[in-house]
Amino acid sequence: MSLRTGTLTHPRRAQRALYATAAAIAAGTLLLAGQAGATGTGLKTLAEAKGIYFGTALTQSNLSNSALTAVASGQFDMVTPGNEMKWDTTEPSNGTYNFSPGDQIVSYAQANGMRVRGHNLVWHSQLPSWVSSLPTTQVQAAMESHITTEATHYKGKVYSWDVVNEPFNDDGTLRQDAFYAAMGNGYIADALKTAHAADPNAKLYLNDYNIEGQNAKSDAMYNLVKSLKAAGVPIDGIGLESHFVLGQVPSTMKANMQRFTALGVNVAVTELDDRIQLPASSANLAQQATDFTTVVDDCLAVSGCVGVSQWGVGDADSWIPGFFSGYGAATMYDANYQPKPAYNAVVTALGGSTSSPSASVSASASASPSASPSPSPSVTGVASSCKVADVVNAWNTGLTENITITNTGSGTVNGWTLGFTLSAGQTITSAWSATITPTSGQVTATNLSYNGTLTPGAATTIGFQANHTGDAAAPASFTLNGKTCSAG
Ligand code: 9MR
Repeated sequence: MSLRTGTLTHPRRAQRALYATAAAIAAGTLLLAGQAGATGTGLKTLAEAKGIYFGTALTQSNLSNSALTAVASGQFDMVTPGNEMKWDTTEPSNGTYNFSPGDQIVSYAQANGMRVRGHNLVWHSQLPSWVSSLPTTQVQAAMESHITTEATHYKGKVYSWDVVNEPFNDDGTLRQDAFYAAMGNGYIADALKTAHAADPNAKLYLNDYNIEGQNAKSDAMYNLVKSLKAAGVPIDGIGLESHFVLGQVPSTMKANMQRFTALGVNVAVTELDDRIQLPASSANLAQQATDFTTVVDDCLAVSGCVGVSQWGVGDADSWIPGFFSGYGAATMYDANYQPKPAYNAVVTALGGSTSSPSASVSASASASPSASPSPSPSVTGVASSCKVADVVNAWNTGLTENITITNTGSGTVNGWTLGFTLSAGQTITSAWSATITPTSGQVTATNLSYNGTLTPGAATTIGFQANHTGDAAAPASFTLNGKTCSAG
């Protein structure tokens, strides 16, 4: 493929030839990355060889999850803080700033050679009430102070800023938030100019959802960019969030990206996920792989598309189950940080090789009905003991629970069942990385074919989604092959 030239050529694109050898090497190392799900040079190397980045979102709590960070640092070269740079965290009361959570994400990124997309400076959501309670005459000053202070704090440390997040309604009108109420549509230009003054080298973005294809909302964003460029307002890019529903990546996405870049701005896929109605079937996962391929292909086909970021590392970290009841499995990694078909599809789309042995494929098939339990649990070796850690994420009527089982004994566990009792009113609607029966009361989780063997010290994570009627408590105790496990 030839080098992309043109006014919007990203500096990395000019290095494509230099990266060609690295890509060939990456194709080999990715085989290992796919099998381990956590190591290797990963998507980032293949992406860089194509002149783009491949990113993820990380929250502060993600940083203490070693399985997660192994994937994050191995696969991705761009980090977007999930929540830590938003106004409610950084300036919870007027003039009082807290950059500690965001600083931790930046430190992690720097330590792992990753760049940072700053997210975000002005947004109607996660906005502390003191801002929306201000007299309209004071909002502009508050907004400018906030932007100046935050962008100055992170000056030189962020690649880009989502300066204004989600400014439009779906019909293309501007959202009637506190900023619009105080300043009309002029608040957007004012925010961009203020950010540019604070950090002239940061790429300045407007970021929104449902603007991936051509529609009334993306038309409105297009017209806004056109008028900002005509007025000489500093703007470098448009973020297409890309929170997709399975099978619904817009067919006009590439053309839409192209019309934005023709205006003289870059585009980026900033928050990619692809939600599936649970339980996810093998066919669903195959469609998801197609959807991820479409998005990556579209970005690669548009010279001003600088990168793709997934929103979260794996399915366990995704916002989707908590916001869209009954949906999940929206990322390239399952709850056990094993790559799903979408991961292999992205590797292929980026020019890598996925001629991996079936172990990698079966590891990704936690939702597949063909993944069968091992028949007869046994322990070879001396003693058997276990510990179990579980994390519950609950919302008003539902919950997801991830359970990590560690073999703390000196013998290898060959096939296992995990027994536990669900709290009253909890009913399992889907499970991953194990078969769980029945759906309420005293239940038994049985390993799938790929995670039945636990050598001493080895761990595996399984999980489930459940409805609840008010009691979202986690099980109090677990038994592995009938033996009580300690907590931890
Ligand atoms: O991932 C974020 C989640 O943890 C928060 O609860 C949520 C609250 O609004 O925001 C999520 O991130 C959003 C992002 O900042 C902007 N686009 C939509 C994302 C998903 O809601």
